[in-house]
Amino acid sequence: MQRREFLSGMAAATAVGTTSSSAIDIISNSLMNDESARMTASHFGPLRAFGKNGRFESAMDASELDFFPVSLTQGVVARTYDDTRIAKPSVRKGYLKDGYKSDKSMRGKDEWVEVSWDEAYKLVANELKRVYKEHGSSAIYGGSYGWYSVGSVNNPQTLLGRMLNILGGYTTRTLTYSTHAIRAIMPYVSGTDESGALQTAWPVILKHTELVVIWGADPINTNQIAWGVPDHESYIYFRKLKEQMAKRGVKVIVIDPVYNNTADYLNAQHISVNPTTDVALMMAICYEMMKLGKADENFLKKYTSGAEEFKKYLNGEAEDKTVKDAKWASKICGVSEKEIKELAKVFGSKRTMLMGGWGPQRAHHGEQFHWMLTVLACFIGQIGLPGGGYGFGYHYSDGGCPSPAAPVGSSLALASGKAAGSSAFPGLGAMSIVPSSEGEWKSRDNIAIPVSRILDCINNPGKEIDFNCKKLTYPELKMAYWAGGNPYHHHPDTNLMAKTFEKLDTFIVQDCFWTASARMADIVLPAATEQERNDITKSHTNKFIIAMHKIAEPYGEAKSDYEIYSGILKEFGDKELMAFTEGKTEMEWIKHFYNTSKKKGDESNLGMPEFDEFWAKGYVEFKIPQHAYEYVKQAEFRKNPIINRVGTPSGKIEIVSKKIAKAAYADCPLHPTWMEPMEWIGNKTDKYPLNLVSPHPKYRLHSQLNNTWLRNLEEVKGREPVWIHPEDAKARKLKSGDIVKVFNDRGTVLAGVIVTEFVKKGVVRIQEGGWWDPVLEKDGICVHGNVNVLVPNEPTSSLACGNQATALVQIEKFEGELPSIKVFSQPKFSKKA
Ligand SMILES: Nc1nc2c(c(=O)[nH]1)N[C@H]1C(S)=C(S)[C@@H](COP(=O)(O)OP(=O)(O)OC[C@H]3O[C@@H](n4cnc5c(=O)[nH]c(N)nc54)[C@H](O)[C@@H]3O)O[C@H]1N2
Ligand SMILES: Nc1nc2c(c(=O)[nH]1)N[C@H]1C(S)=C(S)[C@@H](COP(=O)(O)OP(=O)(O)OC[C@H]3O[C@@H](n4cnc5c(=O)[nH]c(N)nc54)[C@H](O)[C@@H]3O)O[C@H]1N2
Ligand SMILES: [Mo]
Repeated sequence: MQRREFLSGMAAATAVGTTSSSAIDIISNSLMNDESARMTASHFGPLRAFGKNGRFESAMDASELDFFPVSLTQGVVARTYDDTRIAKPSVRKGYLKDGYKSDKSMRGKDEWVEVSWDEAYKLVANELKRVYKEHGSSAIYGGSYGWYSVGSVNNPQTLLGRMLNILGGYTTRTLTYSTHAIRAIMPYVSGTDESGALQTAWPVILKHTELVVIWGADPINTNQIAWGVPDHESYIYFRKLKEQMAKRGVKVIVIDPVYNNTADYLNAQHISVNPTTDVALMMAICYEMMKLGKADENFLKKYTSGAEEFKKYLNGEAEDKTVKDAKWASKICGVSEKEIKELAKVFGSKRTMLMGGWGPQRAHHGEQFHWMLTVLACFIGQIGLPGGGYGFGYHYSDGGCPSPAAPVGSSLALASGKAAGSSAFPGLGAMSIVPSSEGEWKSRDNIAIPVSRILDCINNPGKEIDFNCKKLTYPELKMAYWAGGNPYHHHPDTNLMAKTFEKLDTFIVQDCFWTASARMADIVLPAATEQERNDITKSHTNKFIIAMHKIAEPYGEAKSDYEIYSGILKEFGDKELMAFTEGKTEMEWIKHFYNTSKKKGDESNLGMPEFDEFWAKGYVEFKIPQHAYEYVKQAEFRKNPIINRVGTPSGKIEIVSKKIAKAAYADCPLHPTWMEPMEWIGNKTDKYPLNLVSPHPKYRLHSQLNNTWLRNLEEVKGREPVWIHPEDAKARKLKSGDIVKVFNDRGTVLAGVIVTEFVKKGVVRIQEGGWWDPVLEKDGICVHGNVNVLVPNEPTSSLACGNQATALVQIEKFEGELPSIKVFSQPKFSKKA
């Protein structure tokens, strides 16, 4: 049945790709079958790949495992031999000469010296020894955030944590750049981490929902990739939703400052809202619903706590004496009074599902967005009913698609009971932090800092900060080891990062490519790509366990992450090495993970084949149980909120949180509150009048694949595109194709103009992930368009301490000769010093 479903899906998928200009391109070579193709996988989908003479030649979609292959998979081949590959371990010239005492301002400017692996291992091991001895374990930052690749063995970050735990511990991180604010706030509100919660299943939505509100989400773009391997079934459901719009008159409203890929694909009604003002809009909808007598008083009474106090706030009876009506909100959010009143009428008059994305929580006071959206769902009162309520994961990793619970084995453990360093793991097993070998590392007591506070931490050692209703003291960091992430793309305020990192004695980067971060490092270790090693993984939805066959030999002298850490540990001794590998090769770990999984599978009679059979076939498929098609989020809670209480102190959805009230944060009060963000349209100046947003890119995964031909699909004269409204363009005498300077007090980037009504007037859009290409010798301008140069480092609030992704900027035409792009070629090398 699944296969037939899949085949009809493919046909429709192809049709979608050809009829909608901005829908996902499909490069589906699924007919081109070949006996010698071997299974591998990526964040973009499973692949069948061909290698020849040790080289990765080509790849086609693994169509039995992928309902809607996307073009990004082609980037996996393209990146492998790109000019940006790192061939050999490399050390910055000044660092090779002076070690940790070198002139750090030369990072990014110095030439590079290639060294042997032996030299590199010794250099890294000796520096680790020095820092442990002189400053202690908390001086080593191993939090190393980033998306790397898929595979249970070669998770560069778990392995980094494992190595550092064996050696003495390290400073790690908590939460993610994806979900910092939502993950911090929602446990107080609904008692669970809503970013990872199970969504009401798509078949239920297709049957029952009459109004779908897609709020700050762009699922047609962001479901292209998954944290585990995507099977892209969500695209089949979005196509069916489109059919239901025609057949059943289902209405879809997209609320976003951008007419995004999803609005375009569904031809949805678009409410164009000012960035970071949604909370005001939601409050006005609640207020107007109350006035119409449409707020669900029964639901509020039975299932929530704090509604009466919150209503006072809406009615203007609180301290701010402001009535949160449509008129009030309209001035803030740029949506007309009439439209707001219309939304208040239609919300809840039909079966309404609020699908929230995560873009809006990457903003000052970002916590308020999902808190208030949940409160709005309470006013509508359909939580726990089929097709009603809210869900904050339909845009991510095929959220809402019915899936089985796969029998998972354990992944390589962090050798510490208290590391909690990584988030859920894109591999076969869930992260296990219990070591299987004995040793003193079991008791490591690592400090975890909020992931996006890394610069504050380096700048303020010993400072006590507020975080998630607790206090935390920053350690003094002397060294950072980054593997599988690109902080010089992902962190706000890139110029501040460059300056701040100068305080670190040593910065090590382990990556496959000469990314901006690698270029700013002292020691660079070349990692093999996921197609250059064997591994094992699973689809994000648990439908498949997937064999990852080595397709090609590692490029140059690159090694798998597992080999690299083993090499470093060998410098410390056999005991350390043994604790890390437990005497197993990578292939033995792969078998171990599979067999642990099979053991669980056998207990449930799943009929999983022996390892060799699995490895030859390339995958195991799991049946989806019927109940997964019928899942309704919070149905049990609705049935009986006394027995099935949610995990908050009151057991109800908390509109007022006493826990948060107790923390007494000025920037995150006791109930959802409209607070002006630090930079928004409401406080724009003549100097910086445009509100920048930086959503996720269509033709790459963050900065990954930007070093392939895929960038040609969007770039303007080799620069990142900036979308600007026709009226804002006219005022600046700009036309599509012009190169502009986009700037504020934090820095300047060059970008290529696209004039389009797809952005609201006053709003401009640059996607995140463009490689940073600064002219460091001169003015520091990024000539390629890394948007994070412009975004502030300030935290969302004292509660989540999360990252932002919006800013105020100005745009001017760039005059003069266009600087060349250097970041997509090799850096400068020197003969050995
Ligand atoms: N302005 C703005 N900034 C943002 C966001 C935004 O919306 N706006 N979004 C944020 C979000 S949600 C996220 S998740 C972050 C993402 O930030 P990152 O996860 O840091 O971004 P990636 O480009 O995926 O970086 C992963 C790196 O791992 C490397 N890599 C791949 N495979 C391997 C491997 O097998 N071994 C090793 N050692 N390395 C490997 C890749 O080459 C790449 O350099 O960005 C955040 N930053
Ligand atoms: N193609 C592709 N897919 C991806 C990724 C990728 O890099 N490329 N990254 C993956 C990762 S790591 C993550 S965390 C997810 C991210 O998933 P999200 O965080 O949901 O994605 P974004 O693109 O940042 O934002 C979604 C939408 O929010 C809108 N938005 C921004 N600010 C506001 C606002 O203030 N109000 C409203 N109403 N809307 C706003 C944006 O215009 C965009 O259309 O995507 C994943 N999927
Ligand atoms: Mo993310």
